[in-house]
Amino acid sequence: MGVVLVTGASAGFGAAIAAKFAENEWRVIAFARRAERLAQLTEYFGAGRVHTAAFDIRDEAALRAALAALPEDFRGIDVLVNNAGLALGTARAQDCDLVQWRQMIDTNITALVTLTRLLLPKLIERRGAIVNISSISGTHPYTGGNVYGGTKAFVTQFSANLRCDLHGTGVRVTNVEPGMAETEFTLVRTGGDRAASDKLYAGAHPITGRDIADTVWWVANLPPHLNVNRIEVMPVSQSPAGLQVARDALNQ
Ligand code: NDP
Ligand code: 8X3
Repeated sequence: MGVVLVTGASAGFGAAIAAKFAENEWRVIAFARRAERLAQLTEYFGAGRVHTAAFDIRDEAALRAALAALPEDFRGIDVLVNNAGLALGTARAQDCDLVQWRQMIDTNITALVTLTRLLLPKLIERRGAIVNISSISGTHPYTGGNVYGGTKAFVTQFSANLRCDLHGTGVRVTNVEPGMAETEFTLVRTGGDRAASDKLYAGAHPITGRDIADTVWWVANLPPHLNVNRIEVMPVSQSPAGLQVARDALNQ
């Protein structure tokens, strides 16, 4: 039993991870923007088990204030799960919206490194663990992945580099790289297109939030001498596809 901080705990992986740890008697700090969703966690598990703070993780002042306001029982953070993140859009780079690109960079990279840096002294003091939720899109390129995949490649390399810097501290770092998972991810990515989301997942038996919660739980509860550096998880129905060739493109 310990204290886990989960970002993006109002939906998808984050909500499932928060519930998994709370069910198993950990104290859970749950961050996200939607207060009413976070309140469901507190209603179900009780305020002694789950502490919530609703704010935009891109807002550094709000993030610092949320950490400063943690109740005494929630201050000894053992595990940080950097999960909050999003993809926006599926267009090719040349057609993309810069505002959406910046929002992905600010959320998936800048907020993640900010929170990590703020918690490193505490995690070192407690020989804690960091679990970063990256993505297969950080390793396997695909059309329309552009900046989203770029942010996840950053997370994957940041996780690997953290392991080097934390050498000898006992702090564990794991990069989790899921493939297709049915959450609110595609609704967010498509600006609320329910039909597109349902079509993507239909018949694919995608990863569930519970699958990733079980993975994070396993990683966080391994004996302290073991570090899982990275873990790539796909549904059986998904596999990497090949390269593309634009024939005669240079002759046009
Ligand atoms: P969801 O959309 O279901 O959940 C995303 C979570 O991130 C929500 O709780 C959302 O909360 C939170 N969030 C987003 N932006 C912010 C913000 N600015 N401030 C605070 N919280 C924020 O998607 P998933 O559960 O699928 O995504 C979780 C992570 O998993 C992401 O990093 C995603 O990139 C990654 N991932 C997802 C995959 C998939 O196929 N679903 C596969 C691989 C990785 P709120 O809106 O309330 O702020
Ligand atoms: C989400 C998985 O393949 O849709 O990170 O980019 S993918």
